[in-house]
Amino acid sequence: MSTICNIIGAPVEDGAGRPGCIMGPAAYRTAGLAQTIAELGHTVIDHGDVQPAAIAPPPMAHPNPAIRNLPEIAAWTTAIADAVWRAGDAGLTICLGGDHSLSAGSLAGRAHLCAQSGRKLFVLWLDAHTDFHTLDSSVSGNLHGVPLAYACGLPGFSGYLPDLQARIDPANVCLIGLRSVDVDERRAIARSGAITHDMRAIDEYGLAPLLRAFLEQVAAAGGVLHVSLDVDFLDPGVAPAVGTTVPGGATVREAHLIMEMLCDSGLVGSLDLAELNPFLDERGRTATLMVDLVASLLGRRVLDRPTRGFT
Ligand code: EXY
Ligand code: MN
Ligand code: MN
Ligand code: MN
Repeated sequence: MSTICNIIGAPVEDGAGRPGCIMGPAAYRTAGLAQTIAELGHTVIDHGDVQPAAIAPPPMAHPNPAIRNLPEIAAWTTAIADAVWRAGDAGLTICLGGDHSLSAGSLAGRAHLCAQSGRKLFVLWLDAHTDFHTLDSSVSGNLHGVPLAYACGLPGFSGYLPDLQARIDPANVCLIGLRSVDVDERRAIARSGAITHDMRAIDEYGLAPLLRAFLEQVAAAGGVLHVSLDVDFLDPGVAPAVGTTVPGGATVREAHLIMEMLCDSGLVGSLDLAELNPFLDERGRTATLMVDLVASLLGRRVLDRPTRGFT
């Protein structure tokens, strides 16, 4: 079934520890994202790249001296949230990163849409990290480490990042691929009630049952799903173009299985492609892999009637 795909570029890199994510949206376009989607029969609307509003003076300092680029990320969050909200909730909205701080904006925009439509928003966070620091707990001060905590309404963001129209219930959040979690994040995510699956869970049970249980929860609630895919969810051997690599990540097939199951579920309304740093890529292979994963989410298959179980 064909759908509308709204593409929004979010070339933010102020949240990362090293430059390069600014080139992410251009790399996806160079890797043929729009053509790939159109070849699957979908309608592509490329909204171009978000430009943050001027930073409101005076930029406020934060008591945590490590925090970096807070006024810039506040401006990006406002601009991305507005662009995602304006794209509406028809079809699939794809935000091209840019570092993972973009998700503070995309989640805020989607939460605003869901507050208006009355649908419950669920989040699938595919990442080596929980990105569940607050402004007080972050040690690195890199704000790509806080977006999920912000969107779930953890304390300490008000007055620094835009106030959320609606917060996300952590019980409606499922994180998969975890293998690098800081002490304060570990405590906060355990307290939050979010569903967490580290790589050990994938090794022991496989991805399918872990994801299937969450998709059943989303479907039972009549919810809509936001998927946030961090390049470092994948193993660095297959996806080197990311500044926060952690060994022991997901395989190409595990990532495609997730996208194929998400496609079959019909529950996905929005997708972040976060943390691509083309400066670290090898002849575009990471950008190309991410585009191929989007194709799996949008229905690319090798057989007309894929095998279902054992007959
Ligand atoms: N937890 C670490 C920090 O706060 O710096 C690492 C965060 C990496 C975040 C990237 C987006 O995944
Ligand atoms: Mn992340
Ligand atoms: Mn990560
Ligand atoms: Mn990362």
